[in-house]
Amino acid sequence: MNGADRLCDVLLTNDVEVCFANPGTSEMHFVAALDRKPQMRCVLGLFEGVVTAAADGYARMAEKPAATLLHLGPGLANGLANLHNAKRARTPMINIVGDHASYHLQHDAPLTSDIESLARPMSHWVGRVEGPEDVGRATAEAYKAAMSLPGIATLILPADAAWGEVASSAVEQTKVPTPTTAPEEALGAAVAAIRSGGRTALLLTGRALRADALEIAGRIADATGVRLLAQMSNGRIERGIGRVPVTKVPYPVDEAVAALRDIDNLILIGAKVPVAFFAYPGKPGRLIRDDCEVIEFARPGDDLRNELARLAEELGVRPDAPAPVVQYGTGLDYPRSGQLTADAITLAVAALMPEKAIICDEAVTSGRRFFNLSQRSAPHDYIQLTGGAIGIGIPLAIGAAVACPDRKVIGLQADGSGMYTVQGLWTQARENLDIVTIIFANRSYAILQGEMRNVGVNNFGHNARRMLNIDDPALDWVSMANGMGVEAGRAETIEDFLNLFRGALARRGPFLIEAVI
Ligand SMILES: Cc1ncc(C[n+]2csc(CCOP(=O)(O)OP(=O)(O)O)c2C)c(N)n1
Repeated sequence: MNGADRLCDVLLTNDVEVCFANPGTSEMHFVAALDRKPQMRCVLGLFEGVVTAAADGYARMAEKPAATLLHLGPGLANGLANLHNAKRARTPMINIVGDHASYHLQHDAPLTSDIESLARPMSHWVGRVEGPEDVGRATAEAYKAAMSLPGIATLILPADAAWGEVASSAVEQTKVPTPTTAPEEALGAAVAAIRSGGRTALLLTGRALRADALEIAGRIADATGVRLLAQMSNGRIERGIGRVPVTKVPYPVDEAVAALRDIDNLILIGAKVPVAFFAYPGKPGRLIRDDCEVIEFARPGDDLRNELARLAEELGVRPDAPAPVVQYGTGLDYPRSGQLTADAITLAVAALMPEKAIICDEAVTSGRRFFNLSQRSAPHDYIQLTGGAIGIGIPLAIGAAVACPDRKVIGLQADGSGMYTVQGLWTQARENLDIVTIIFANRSYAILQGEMRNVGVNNFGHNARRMLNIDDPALDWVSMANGMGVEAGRAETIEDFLNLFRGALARRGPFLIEAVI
């Protein structure tokens, strides 16, 4: 066997069984090794930004990493924006980046580059395989890093390490360190803050936003009066009927400041102190009051559910108390006819989504109200753009659908952002993934138009219009989808939209709705 075979064995032994890929010549031995492993599902993305976002969506839903296969520095570089998003989501991922054979680097052949320097800013861990016999160790280290930090591990695999012979031997499952635990002092500080009489909030993210962890947080809130808040962007939230509701820190600075103004003590559960997405003249960067006390209780590598349970126990909260979950009520209402608007679509999706749907939100301005309007929807998962680098939505849905083939994935997709990784539609078709993509076709970069107005420019001149409108020519999403094998329809009224959406929910496989708003 060769190094590439060993690499596959280490991945498979650790239950890493999906590889999102876009290979090149330097990875051919790895491709050949994957070909000898039918247990590994290899999913081709036609651009590396599709590959990395799909691996992100997969891990958020499967709760285990996928591997990616990327072609040297340029292939990795194409995937970096979505690696950035995955890093912000703290998604476990193992990137295998091929490189030239070690002895070929001296020639500075055209595809040679400093892969480590490209990888480092968007990875939590970077390693290089030192030779065929080092593949097993290095892959296990990458897996361990992805699982325990948790986060992005990027492993560089020189071609001669992949093709070199290794002694055949059994591969053992890699031991992952047990999650870290918050120190007793931090626990004590959190308890003291909650008992201080001041207004206290728990700021949650990561694993703390799954249903079981939210139930514990909900019981703490009921028993002590603390508020529950989620970070502005999160990898995944389990929500809807039967789940403990949580509000997110709003995106607009003024709204966020108002929402956080009355908090005296902020207890971080895997989260970061809320800050504005961007700096604006005269507005604060930190969104909490200057005198708000911050208690960093649990950190990303901790078992956040367990940390909430420790906190509940220390506070004497009864573990069998009913959690304050959203109750079944009358169905949500939505408009049945008239002009199609972003809100009409949002309301229809919130009302009609099936149980266990996975909502992939990259709707940008069109989706601003979705989160609040879907609090009482059927139980669902909500996954979103985490790092602000647009172009994640279409492939994030791919990953979620590969991880959860029995669940409907609904992509809420802004048109400008959708164009960054539009070729992900081809992978949706090729893998016959059960995804409805709703394109909010406002034919503009609406958020940036708003930002221009925020800086006082109300009359856009020629150049600004050329940079902030995408209406000329109008994008024909139905043709683009059809051209990549995805059935599609265009909606110009609410009636059109409801017909197409109901039809898409009733069938399996990918479908795209261009909603002209
Ligand atoms: C990788 C990347 N490039 C550029 C931007 C800057 N940017 C932010 S929003 C946006 C346009 C968004 O337009 P669209 O997706 O259509 O959503 P809308 O604002 O119309 O709701 C751009 C270009 C970004 N955030 N990330």
